[in-house]
Amino acid sequence: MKAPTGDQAYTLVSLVNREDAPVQLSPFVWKTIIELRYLGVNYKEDPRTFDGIRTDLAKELGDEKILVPVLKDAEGEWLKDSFEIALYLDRTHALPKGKSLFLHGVGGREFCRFVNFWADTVLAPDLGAIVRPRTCASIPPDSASYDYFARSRFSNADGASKALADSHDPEISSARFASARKSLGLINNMLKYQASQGKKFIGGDFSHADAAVFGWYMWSTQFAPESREKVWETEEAGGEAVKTWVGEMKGLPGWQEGEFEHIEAAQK
Ligand SMILES: N[C@@H](CCC(=O)N[C@@H](CS)C(=O)NCC(=O)O)C(=O)O
Repeated sequence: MKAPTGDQAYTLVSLVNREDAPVQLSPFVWKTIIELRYLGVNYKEDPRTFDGIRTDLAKELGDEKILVPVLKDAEGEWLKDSFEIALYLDRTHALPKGKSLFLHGVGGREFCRFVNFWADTVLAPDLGAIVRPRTCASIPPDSASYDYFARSRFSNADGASKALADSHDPEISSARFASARKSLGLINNMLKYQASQGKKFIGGDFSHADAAVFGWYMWSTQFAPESREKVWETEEAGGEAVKTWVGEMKGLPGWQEGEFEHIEAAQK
């Protein structure tokens, strides 16, 4: 894959709930967006619905199992998987500028891989139980995307409705949020340690570890705004360092004007 030159841009295929008033639906795509913006890499977004991914994109790439993000370079070559994309961006756009998405070495890369796995397999399930039914509810109910998502994630539309009702049940959601908050205790400890060394971010400097966790922040707070105060920016003991880190992540370069405002507005 070749880095585009001049004003040529990469194309990032992302995932949205609907064509009118689309909202970016994928925590994995967020990971890539955070890194492209952090590195100041020029790209344009090509948003697809679930149905668009399963039909047109699968055909274009000749891969019926394709997932997003995928990144296309100026020559039309495709790169799949957010971690692989991060490795590529590191080689091509970070290291040449003296930056690194992987803390400048093999140890850093494997640390980031660990945090990435941890976020997707330990942190995500509790958030997903609340957020996934709500993302489903944001897809137009009479669309092929809704059918596909409801069927593949909840067996059918009835399963999706039941999961949605559960996600709004205060007892069920509180238990899930409490469990996610407990998982984040690991990150809180890491961040506290970094602060004691006069450093910031999960690995002491911004890396894929931060993007890997913050992708889940973007996804969960967009569809379950209450997860901000119940999970990520909690006043409860043991969450202080994560709360500070969220502020630092929001201070990274590249966020667009108003990116977090609708989340804040939905909380009021
Ligand atoms: N390990 C992959 C996971 C990507 C993934 O699961 N993407 C989901 C969106 S969150 C997707 O493309 N889903 C399409 C589908 O389920 O058909 C990565 O890190 O890029």
